[in-house]
Amino acid sequence: MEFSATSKPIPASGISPESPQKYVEEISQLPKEKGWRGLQGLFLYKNFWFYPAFLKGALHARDHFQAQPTDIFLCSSMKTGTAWLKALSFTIATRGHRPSDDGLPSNGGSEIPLFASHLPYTCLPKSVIDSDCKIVYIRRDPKDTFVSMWFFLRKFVAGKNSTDVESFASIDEGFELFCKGLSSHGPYWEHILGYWEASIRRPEKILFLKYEDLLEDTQLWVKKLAEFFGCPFSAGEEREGVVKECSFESLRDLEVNKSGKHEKRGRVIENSAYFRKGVVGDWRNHLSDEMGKKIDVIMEEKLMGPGFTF
Ligand code: PAP
Repeated sequence: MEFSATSKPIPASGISPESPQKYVEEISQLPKEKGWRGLQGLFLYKNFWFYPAFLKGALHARDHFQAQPTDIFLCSSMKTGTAWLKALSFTIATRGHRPSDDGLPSNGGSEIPLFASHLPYTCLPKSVIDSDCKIVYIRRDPKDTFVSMWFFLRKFVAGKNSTDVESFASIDEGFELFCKGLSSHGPYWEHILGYWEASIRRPEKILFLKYEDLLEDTQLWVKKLAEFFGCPFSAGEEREGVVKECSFESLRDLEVNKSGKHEKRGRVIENSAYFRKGVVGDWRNHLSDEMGKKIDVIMEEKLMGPGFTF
């Protein structure tokens, strides 16, 4: 779990700095699978597969995170548009409150209770559900999600050393594992299903978004997000500015995203890795029609049964 702002936070990135031994032991008792070549093994917790570093954070949050009813959670599986949703949500929620160019708060500077998490619904800390927080969930076509994940993880494995790319799972290997549900926070379809079912039970608290819809009509969804957050745009207020500020090109071209780096689990990741193409249908450049069909059939089987439409 990552924390963007207030509440009673556990350390940034959700991973306890001391990585308590009890979590290491708890994880070591869980069913394990090999995972993608070049990466650590995956562990099965509450029917989802996790890399141990993510899981330590999840277990720590389970035991210590105290949500407040005013918190808003931005939830997603990996590579479905999280960074974009975070940027849009932050921009919507802070409009009129952000420091002006001279560095002074223009409107009091309120606290923004925004949080982001890749955790499946059933793995969220109990207090998030009990406190009836609002949740926004973003999902994306599984084929584009897989391709985005494969490129990102390949970069992650390579780190500074491009020769390490050779040791990473081929796209075919990764694809087969993804289709078996063996991916970070997978199975992807179960991730979607958990939030979708919850959104039917609690529609006023859970907003269910689609990356493709957001891309097609960002202004409309910016309006809906603002209403959902409880800070609707007034009649004369511009939404265009928010859309532009968070567009793929604007975020990609920020200096921090062009040249910035950060360290994750001992590997250096360039921030630019989070802004690859930002389009719909890139899977066609990397997967065969047959592979595309295979994922579609799996999604249909797993999701259409419960009445879900893509
Ligand atoms: P994460 O799981 O590491 O948080 P996440 O932000 O969820 O990644 O997803 C990254 C995808 O969102 C990338 O997709 P791609 O690999 O197919 O290109 C990234 O390019 C895309 N993305 C990031 N910002 C935007 C944006 N403003 N508009 C559209 N897509 C975006």
